[in-house]
Amino acid sequence: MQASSLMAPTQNIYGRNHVSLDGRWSYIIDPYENGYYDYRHTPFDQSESGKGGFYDDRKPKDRTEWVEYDFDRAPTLTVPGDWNSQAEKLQLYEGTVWLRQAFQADPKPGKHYALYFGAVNYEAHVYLNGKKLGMHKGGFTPFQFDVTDKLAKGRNVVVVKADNTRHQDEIPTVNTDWWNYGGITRDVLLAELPATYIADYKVQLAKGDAHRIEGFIQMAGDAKAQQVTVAIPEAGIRTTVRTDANGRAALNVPVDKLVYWSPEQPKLYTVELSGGGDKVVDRIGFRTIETRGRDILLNGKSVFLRGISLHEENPLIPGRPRGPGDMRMLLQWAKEMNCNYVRLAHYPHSEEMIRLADEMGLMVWAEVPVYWTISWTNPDTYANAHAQLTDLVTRDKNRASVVVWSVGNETPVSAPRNAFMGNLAKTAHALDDTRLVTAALEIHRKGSDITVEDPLADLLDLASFNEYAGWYWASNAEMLNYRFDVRYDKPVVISEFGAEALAGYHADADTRWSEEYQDTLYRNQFRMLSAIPGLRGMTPWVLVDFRSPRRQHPYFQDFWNRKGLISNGGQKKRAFWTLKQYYDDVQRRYE
Ligand code: GCB
Repeated sequence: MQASSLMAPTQNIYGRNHVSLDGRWSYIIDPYENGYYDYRHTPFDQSESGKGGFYDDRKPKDRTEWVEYDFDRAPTLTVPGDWNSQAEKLQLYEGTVWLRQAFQADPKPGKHYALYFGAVNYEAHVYLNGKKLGMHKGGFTPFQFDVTDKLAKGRNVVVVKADNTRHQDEIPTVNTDWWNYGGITRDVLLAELPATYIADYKVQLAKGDAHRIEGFIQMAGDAKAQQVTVAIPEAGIRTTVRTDANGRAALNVPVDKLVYWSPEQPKLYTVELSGGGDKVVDRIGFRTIETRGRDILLNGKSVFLRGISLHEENPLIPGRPRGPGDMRMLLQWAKEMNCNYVRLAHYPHSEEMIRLADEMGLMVWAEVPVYWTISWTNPDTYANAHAQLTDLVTRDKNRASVVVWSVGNETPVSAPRNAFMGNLAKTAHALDDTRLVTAALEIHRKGSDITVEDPLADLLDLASFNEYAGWYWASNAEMLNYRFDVRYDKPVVISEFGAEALAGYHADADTRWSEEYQDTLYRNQFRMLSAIPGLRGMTPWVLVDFRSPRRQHPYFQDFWNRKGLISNGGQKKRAFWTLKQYYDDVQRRYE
């Protein structure tokens, strides 16, 4: 077994000197994992030579040699992009696909090189020039390999074995309500870093303190003890710190007269960090977010989170977004509805998405795919969830838009689950004390009384829960009889409610699947929810219809969850305008 070259992803990789390895990658579908195991089912890469797998990208030396695969004659897939949307025979495929890309490099002495993947769903084995770099699990978080000394001058070949098979003990588990898109779904970059470089940094306002920037600098490479300067020229800020032998320095800078980031004015500053021969530039916003009793305070002012939930899916493909244009379309739809907030469900969305939210002025709820019935007692499963949460917080900690970390969705209360989720909540707080931490909880119904009571709630900053009054239980006519009892002196931010409607299907308000049914449900929800004293926001389910294998109705669904306010064709349903109207009214009340 070879050692792994995995290294912590570099902060702001897009801001580094890099080449993109996106584009057309050759692929081989390998349902029996023929390119990974020999006929005794022993992995080739665990043999003495490490040879024999498809990652060798072998060619017959002459016409007499036997080789049963050929990347050069294989079809291609676009990266970034899921495979399901790119080839008919892959639409429902779950298993292994090999992807290969060749590129030119000219490595220079004294530089570090990193091979970065924005995300591969779910398990990725990565090989460079026939040698294994390592393995990564988790379909929505970035990972990176140190390829210094491994790059060839001239032609290089990277091969990825991507496997999206679902497993009970993984994160997420086997059962979800979204499409299990496989492949290299985000960017692949080869970055060049100086001998000593700025590996990570946090530059944010201190918890609840609008007049102090707090954070850290982490250097890596040859000489970690360095003078590092942090400058925000537009704000007249310039400070120098000295990193210790481990490359670490704390940052603590008093500030006045900042223009604070908000949805109304999403001000981003150019922040320059330089030291040890490295320089990196970022665009960072500054704001505070905190709760006081039942209020959410953004920059000290009470706000209502006018939100919507969304998946990272472009319904027009349909598939995972292929670039920032797709993402902008989704967030622009949310803006059109007068949202100031989005719930990026149910897994970490791409870094580009969060950066767009920063730029467009949308507060963000960011989440890890701890969803439904996870294997609560398996320590490996916990370690995986912990790693995904850590990677999410590490990646997005400088984004002003992110105001909430969510540690999971609709997880059923039990002692092992409480311990698992409780540890995740504590981890999120420990990694980042400047943002709110929550989870989408479940409700309990007895007659017409609904209670929200969960032992986990004590560790959370918001009371957030999903409730499907009028859809999975009670009818449109009955739902107004229900009363909520939220037993926490915390802001209530409803994480989901909704109803399915097939765009263009019109009937009366009692007819399921009609736009009228969905519209009436939204109106009734607003009346029902307005009786909750601490109501400070919501993210109805969901912005756009999305693909889901669970959704089997042949006419109304056909593998689409139809709870979107916009159809898969981009058509706005009635409830879109109803929610917009409601948000317009709420906004006036909060001004
Ligand atoms: C939920 C889940 C969400 C589903 C939704 C639904 O509670 O959190 O992922 O898609 O309900 O449509 O049933």
